[in-house]
Amino acid sequence: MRANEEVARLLAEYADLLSIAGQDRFRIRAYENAARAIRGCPSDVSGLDVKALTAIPNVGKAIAEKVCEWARTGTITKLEELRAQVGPGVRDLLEVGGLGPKRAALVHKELGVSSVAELRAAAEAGALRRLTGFGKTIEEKILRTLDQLGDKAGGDGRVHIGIALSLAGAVLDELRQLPEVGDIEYAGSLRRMRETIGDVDVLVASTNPRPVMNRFTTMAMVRDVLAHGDTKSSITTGEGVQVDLRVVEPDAWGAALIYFTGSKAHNVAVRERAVQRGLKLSEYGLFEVDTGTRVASRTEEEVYAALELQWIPPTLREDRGEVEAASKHDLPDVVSVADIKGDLHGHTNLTDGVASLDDMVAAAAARGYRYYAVTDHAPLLSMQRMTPEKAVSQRTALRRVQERVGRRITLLHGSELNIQRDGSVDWDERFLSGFDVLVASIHSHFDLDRDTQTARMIRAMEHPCVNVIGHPSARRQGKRPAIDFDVEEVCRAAARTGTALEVNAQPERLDLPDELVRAARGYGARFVISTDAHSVPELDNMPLGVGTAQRGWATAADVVNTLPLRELRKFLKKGRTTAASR
Ligand code: DGT
Ligand code: CA
Ligand code: CA
Ligand code: ZN
Repeated sequence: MRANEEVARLLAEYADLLSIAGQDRFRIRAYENAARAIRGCPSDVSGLDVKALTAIPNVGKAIAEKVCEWARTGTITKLEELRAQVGPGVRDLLEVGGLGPKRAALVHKELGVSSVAELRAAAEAGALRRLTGFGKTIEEKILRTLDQLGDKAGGDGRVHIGIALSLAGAVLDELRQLPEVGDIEYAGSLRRMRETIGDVDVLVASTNPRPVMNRFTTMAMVRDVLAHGDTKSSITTGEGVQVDLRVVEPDAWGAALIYFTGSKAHNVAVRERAVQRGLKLSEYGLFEVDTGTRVASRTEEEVYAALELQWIPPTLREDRGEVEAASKHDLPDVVSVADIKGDLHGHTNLTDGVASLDDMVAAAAARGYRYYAVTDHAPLLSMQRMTPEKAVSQRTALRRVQERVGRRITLLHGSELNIQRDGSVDWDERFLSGFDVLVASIHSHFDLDRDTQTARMIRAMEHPCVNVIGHPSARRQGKRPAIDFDVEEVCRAAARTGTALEVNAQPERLDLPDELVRAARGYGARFVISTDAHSVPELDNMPLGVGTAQRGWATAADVVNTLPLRELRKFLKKGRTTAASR
């Protein structure tokens, strides 16, 4: 829901700005929690009054009033004031791992640093180490993070796919209402499901572009109109994302969709193939060079077929060998959302989720899943305050919910364990054997050297009860680089021990990333695609994980949560000594 997403984003920004302004951490926490609750709230908050808003857990009166003000006026006065006080660019500093809000506030106040570029300059000049609470080690760590993140740190203008996708959905919904609009699709990197998106490209087939352009440039979400032409317009939205619209002749739809989906490298490879056949490919169609006759253009399938190619799924169009494979009818039959039979990683409000067990289960069942796992955090992530008693009582509650929902969906009880520095995990083997499924994730010690990190991950996989390594590279897009590990060693160990590698569908994670999926597949590893949902709406992120797996050329056979329940159970049993209680 766009309203909820927008409000959540503003409240999270408010929390960030409070922390830079040095406010007390309870207040900051309150805004962070409210942001998460509103993002996860199933009804549209722009239609709620103060009373209904305060009924949402973690939303108090002051916050509810800010939400109402936003719904009424489109702004939050207090937030505007804070923005003016703190200044733009400073907030980007919070994205830099190792800095944190306290230190960000300090470098801003003491050194006048107000952008990531200025932070880098200050660190390179050795100015950070002189500040209280910094020192040489921290300065070096910050520099290392900046180097590893490269131009991803601090607003290079790209946004993660989650933001672009919800925006594109809203644009499509609006333009679809026009009778002049025929076919409509988003193209570009978004259709290819890249993890970050430079701009959103929307393609429309129409014989009458003018009304389409007029509506596009006057949508409520438009901040600036960058161009307003006959067949081509560009706008930016409140989020600062650029959207390009192209209107094409319905007859040229397929050729145009190929062209604007890209990637550029894929287009070049396909065009070369056309040239070899005495043909010319453009956004208007595939033509014979000699006669100028158009041989194909209406659909993508026709154009690819006229070049003796299988239709190539957009997620494969990166010039990574897909054109050659398509010419031999040897493309992988990539996993699709319809293949997914259940979600094996998700949280409830017993730990850091915002929805109850009942709500998460009902939402999973409504998706038609055959199975669903609840995997709240384990005790070693101490802020989550998990205990064995809580886990066992959740299991009992889960069995009760199971009785109520009947057999259409099978509920699995799990946990997300923490891989310690030495590769051990929470709880003893006896207790762990009582779970149906266990995800083990790295939540600490991200900086270990390659050998130590590799050994740590392999030890976790050798545990007889660990079924899945959660978000294996532990990267957060734009915030934290991937940990360093030997991909081949880890993937071979995954295959050998019967442990799946997760493709986490959270848009800031998308972890394993696509290239690593491709590599892992080559080493025989299998995958689980999971949303890691902390709220009901986050269950909708599954297609992002599936898209990432597709970009890694994964098929349904590579993905464990496409298996029927019986087969899944066999996989999950692994080396458990006692059968999990049912
Ligand atoms: P982005 O926006 O940076 O995330 O990446 P794309 O791939 O969406 O790139 P964009 O928006 O510049 O262009 C959309 C598509 O249009 C691109 O994937 C391929 C096509 N395209 C744009 N410019 C060219 C070009 O100069 N040559 C070719 N062959 N294709 C182009
Ligand atoms: Ca684009
Ligand atoms: Ca573009
Ligand atoms: Zn999780």
